[in-house]
Amino acid sequence: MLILYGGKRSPFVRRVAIWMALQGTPHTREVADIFGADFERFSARNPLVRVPVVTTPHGDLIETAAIIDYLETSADADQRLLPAAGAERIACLQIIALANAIAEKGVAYVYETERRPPDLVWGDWVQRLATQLRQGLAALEAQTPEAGWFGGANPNGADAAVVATIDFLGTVPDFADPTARPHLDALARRSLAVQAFAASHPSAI
Ligand SMILES: N[C@@H](CCC(=O)N[C@@H](CS)C(=O)NCC(=O)O)C(=O)O
Repeated sequence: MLILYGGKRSPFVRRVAIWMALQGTPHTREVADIFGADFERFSARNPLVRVPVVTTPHGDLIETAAIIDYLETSADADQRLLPAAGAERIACLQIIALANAIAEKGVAYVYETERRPPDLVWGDWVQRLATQLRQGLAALEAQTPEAGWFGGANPNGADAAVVATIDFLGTVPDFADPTARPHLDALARRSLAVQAFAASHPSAI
């Protein structure tokens, strides 16, 4: 059985968790304290000491995109969450890319505002991150369906990536207010009715 390593707040770990659940891929979940006690031990799984890591029969896999590629290419065709080819695949991967880029900037914002000692915070950089986040969220909001899913009648990989990113930002006080992104907020709320999303919500595990 696959093992997914990573904590409940990470948008990258959550995307993998949602992906596995939507596909019906059996796995167990292990939390790793990569900022504390597990730092040295975890470097055997990922020399960069980052999550997610997924332990598979092919070894420990690192980096969300490579893990998702493994999940997609291991799954039966009817379990895959990415369109097979063409314009639909390009569009889906671009939504995932935008959601991923927002998640990266959101994580950087958290490191700057929550982990860095206050007297070492560089205000201009924090402002740059905030601007990038607002612009990225506005672009994603403009492409988000008012009803249903990015995947149409059923959620696909874009829904997994977007919901993971939006729910993560819900844990970041400066970006937790959903009123500026009504379609994204509605998508995230709709997702809670689906067990594959609800089971890994940051407040649920
Ligand atoms: N590009 C990586 C990013 C993973 C990442 O930044 N994970 C964070 C948790 S949200 C982490 O492990 N941070 C620890 C560190 O960077 O030292 C991926 O997509 O897997």
